[in-house]
Amino acid sequence: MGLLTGKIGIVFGVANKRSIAWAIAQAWSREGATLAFTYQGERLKENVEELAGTFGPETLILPCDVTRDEDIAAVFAQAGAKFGRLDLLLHSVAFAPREALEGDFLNTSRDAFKVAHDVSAYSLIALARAAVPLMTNGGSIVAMSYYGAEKVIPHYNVMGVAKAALEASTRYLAYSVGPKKIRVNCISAGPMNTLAARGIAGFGDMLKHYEAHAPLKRNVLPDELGATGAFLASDGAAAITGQVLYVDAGYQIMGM
Ligand code: 0WE
Repeated sequence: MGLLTGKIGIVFGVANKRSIAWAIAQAWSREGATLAFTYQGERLKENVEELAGTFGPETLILPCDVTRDEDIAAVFAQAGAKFGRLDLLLHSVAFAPREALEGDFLNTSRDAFKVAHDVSAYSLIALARAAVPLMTNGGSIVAMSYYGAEKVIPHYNVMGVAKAALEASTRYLAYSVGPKKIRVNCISAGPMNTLAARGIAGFGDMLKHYEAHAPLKRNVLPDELGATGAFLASDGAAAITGQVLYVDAGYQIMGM
């Protein structure tokens, strides 16, 4: 029997087949979970319908801009109507205006700071608040982070500050919802070749840097994020909450 048989999950952040959200969704499904998906904007609707449709024609697929409270309310109303309950939530959503990831951090605008934190960090709190009433048997919330939350990664800029807020929010949420047997954790992934990474100057060099310096001398594979996502969602992780798990080929332990 699968690790997640009988569990119901909702996945935020699939854009295409390379998305980290898709890798984790596939692992959740493989382990027996029933899933719902959301997509951000009409542009991504077809992609997500094509991918999520492989789980059967009645898979729930809903639009959700995580900066809109009415979208979030509608998503959880429909998930509640269809499933009556929720066990798992994946947050794999981030955005900062491109210019904020290119220039000098000193020039971060108020608006770029606001957008990055709203989309990438506050959304975890908003989604958790909407999910908690449906997590009547306890639950597992998993969010994606990156090492730029704790150390300076050139050009990651305001996203690093937003990921620091996401990780701190994970701890405060874990404390808030712990009494309801709901766990909240982050996976801090090594750099992955996703849509979010496309066009980032020097990204190829960054993958090479990890290969050279990480203890395992390689980069991380999508399936490995899936496996960690499945573990955190499973009852095997029942006493793990408020943590950041590094799935980065060991890179984070290095001092030099
Ligand atoms: O969290 C991320 C990227 C998230 C992201 C990506 C974009 C690109 C397109 C957020 N906002 C935007 N806005 C856009 O307009 N990563 C962990 C991947 C990433 O992004 C970097 C990295 C790494 C690693 C940006 C600069 C330096 C390193």
